[in-house]
Amino acid sequence: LLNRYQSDPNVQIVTGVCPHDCPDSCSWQVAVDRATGRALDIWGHPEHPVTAGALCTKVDRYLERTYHRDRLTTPLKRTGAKGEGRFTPVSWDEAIDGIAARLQETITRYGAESVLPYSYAGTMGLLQGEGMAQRFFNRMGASQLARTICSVAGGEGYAYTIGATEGMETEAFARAKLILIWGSNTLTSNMHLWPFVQQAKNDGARVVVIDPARTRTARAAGEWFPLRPGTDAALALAMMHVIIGEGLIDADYVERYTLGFDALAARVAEWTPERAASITGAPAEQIRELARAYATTRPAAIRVNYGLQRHAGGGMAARTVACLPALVGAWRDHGGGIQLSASGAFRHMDRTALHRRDLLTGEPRTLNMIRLGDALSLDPAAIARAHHHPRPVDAETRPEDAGPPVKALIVYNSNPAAVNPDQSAVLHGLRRDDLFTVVLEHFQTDTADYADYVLPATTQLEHWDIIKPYGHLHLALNRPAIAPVGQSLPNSEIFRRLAAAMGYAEPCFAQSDEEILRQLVESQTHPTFDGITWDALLDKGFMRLNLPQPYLPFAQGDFPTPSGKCEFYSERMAQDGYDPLPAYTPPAWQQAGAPSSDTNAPLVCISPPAHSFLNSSFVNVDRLRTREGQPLLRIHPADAAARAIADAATVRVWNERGEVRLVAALDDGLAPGTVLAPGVWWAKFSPDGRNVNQLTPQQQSDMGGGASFYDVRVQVEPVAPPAAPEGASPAAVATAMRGDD
Ligand SMILES: Nc1nc2c(c(=O)[nH]1)N[C@H]1C(S)=C(S)[C@@H](COP(=O)(O)OP(=O)(O)OC[C@H]3O[C@@H](n4cnc5c(=O)[nH]c(N)nc54)[C@H](O)[C@@H]3O)O[C@H]1N2
Ligand SMILES: Nc1nc2c(c(=O)[nH]1)N[C@H]1C(S)=C(S)[C@@H](COP(=O)(O)OP(=O)(O)OC[C@H]3O[C@@H](n4cnc5c(=O)[nH]c(N)nc54)[C@H](O)[C@@H]3O)O[C@H]1N2
Ligand SMILES: [Mo]
Repeated sequence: LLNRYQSDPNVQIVTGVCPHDCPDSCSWQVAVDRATGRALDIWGHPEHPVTAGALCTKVDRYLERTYHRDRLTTPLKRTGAKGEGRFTPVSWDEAIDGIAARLQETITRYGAESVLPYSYAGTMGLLQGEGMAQRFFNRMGASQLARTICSVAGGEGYAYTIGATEGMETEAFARAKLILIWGSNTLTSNMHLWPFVQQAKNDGARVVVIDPARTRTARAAGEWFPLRPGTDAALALAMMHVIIGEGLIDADYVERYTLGFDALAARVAEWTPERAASITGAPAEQIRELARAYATTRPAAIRVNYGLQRHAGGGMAARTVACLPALVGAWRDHGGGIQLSASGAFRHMDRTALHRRDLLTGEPRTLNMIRLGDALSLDPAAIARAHHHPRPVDAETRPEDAGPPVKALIVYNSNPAAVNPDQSAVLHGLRRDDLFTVVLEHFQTDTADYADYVLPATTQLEHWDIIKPYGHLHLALNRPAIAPVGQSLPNSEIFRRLAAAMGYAEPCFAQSDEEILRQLVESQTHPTFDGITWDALLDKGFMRLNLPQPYLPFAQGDFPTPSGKCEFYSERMAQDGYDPLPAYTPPAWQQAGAPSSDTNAPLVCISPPAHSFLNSSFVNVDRLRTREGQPLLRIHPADAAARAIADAATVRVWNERGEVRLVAALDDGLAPGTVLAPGVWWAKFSPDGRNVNQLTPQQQSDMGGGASFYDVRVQVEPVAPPAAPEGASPAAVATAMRGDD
């Protein structure tokens, strides 16, 4: 491809990087027709060591998304009722002035804390993400948002043990002889890791996938180790029981580079494989075998991901699993260790000049994004619950201290009406007539339907940015390849214009996008950024952090913990109100009894990513939605039989929070009592106008105020025979729906 375009004088090739929330952060190249300015093609950067010339199913369709018939091209003002989705086009000036006037009035009447920014990782760009936006909201003194929806519980837990969310380098997986893929559907959510896993397999490595579902990754790995959702810490504790009990530890590594071994040994003494078996559902003999294999195979690598931390005990699970490599000395080997995220390798990045926290006067409250339903309530008790209380030692907020109701909500880079837990509470809030809602978007999403103003934003093909990845070590620059579609503007420019209209005169609100990014790069002083210059990024598109190659971060200890060691015992945890030792914190569903196949017993519902979607992004790209078929519920044949549910039948799935209709896909690749609804569908593309987040709780997990999306009890019953889309035979529909994750 590259060659064809390279030799064509009418085509310009522009280097950029995928902005989506995914560990891979692929660098890409875009072919642009010089005459028309239109993008012709997009492909993975051939020289990037992790992208290796390939894009995923979804981003291969990035031009379809960018030039989609439904792209928002002008600012819109609501004319219908909230949620109805009726709008009329207005000019940028009218929109900006209208929004600024309403914000001023709101701040005057209720205080700046009554304004809530709401954003996540629609783009991971440092500029179009929180660059200009944070400056704007800091200057305003708006409520702060704790961005907890994805990874915070696991990140905190892991960091108690290791010191930071840092670990093995992705490329090193190729050298492992045993790989445990733990709570990750790698082929779907992190596919650029797979070639390294495949290379290890080709060289004889054993690959085991620890997951309640036999995912496409488990099938490709060849070995599936099922367990009940939220029980991973019990498995890890029993593995440590076997490893210590059978003398399989690396005594030298433990002695030099770890803290609290004796206390750990005493703790895991109670964790026999039999005890773990009764919790996880995995046979004790298999637990023993896995522990022995892990301790005696070198190099041994673990890819642990966020699936295991979306539970009441998710932080503790990640903290406990993260102890394993130090116990067996796996960190010594090139190809050994554990990886949760690479973000910690970038922890020395200085973003003070970018976010300008110094503009903030006073101390506005921080609201936890997963409690948006509560935050948008008018009830002071609910608003108090939405305050961020990440640790057990953090005092609860009293209703009288909760602060004003949220009167203005500014949403960018997120689709909370679809992705947030407790959807009916969120929608109830968004429907409030006294709430002023602004949504910056590419598309008329479920959330945009509730906006007072919808503002059209540019995509990554149309703006500048820098991406700090969380799955590898290469910082990347994005150059715009095409002019903005319609009248769309970068988030940065929208906040720049809003700042001007609000009268914010600080020079930082006048900086151009390139100036901001250049300043960000040039203001880095830590040695890990040595050699990463603005010119080099412009020239090459991506640059690896200045870290040794190969990178074995903890081969000789050097853990960024308070003790400098891997902390089996953590004093910081004790101070924060946790058990200082690795432990099992049961999932909320288990506190009400183990699941069973009895007709009336609740099932545990997990809703990990669908293969063709990226959270709720791409659901409106026809080709990708067609590939997913319909919103499904994968259910074990035994659980289905007990409820008289036939394959392809429509089922009602409900609990105390809400209900949703899904199409049953019988599937024996599930831990008993577990059902799986691939996410995250737009409610408006779902038959009953709702999605699986009707069922998920605002309940926070144990650490960081994280979400517990996969800790959900549901009831399931059939409602109707299979519904065949027009023109398709029922048999073809059933086959297409058979849950290819
Ligand atoms: N195609 C695609 N790629 C994506 C995304 C997407 O939506 N679609 N999302 C992106 C985002 S936002 C993120 S955070 C990343 C990471 O994405 P993650 O959200 O971590 O998603 P998965 O890799 O699917 O990992 C979840 C896996 O954990 C399993 N699981 C659920 N509960 C448990 C449990 O208690 N224990 C264990 N062991 N396993 C469990 C699920 O069955 C699933 O296979 O991926 C990114 N990449
Ligand atoms: N049931 C269930 N719910 C989940 C999950 C799950 O596994 N199960 N996963 C959770 C996880 S891990 C995450 S990270 C969250 C993700 O939740 P979100 O961060 O809300 O992610 P998306 O659904 O992809 O929505 C991002 C939106 O940002 C928009 N966008 C992208 N780029 C830009 C831009 O440059 N400017 C503007 N203005 N908009 C832009 C996109 O069009 C899209 O609508 O969802 C969570 N929700
Ligand atoms: Mo995420």
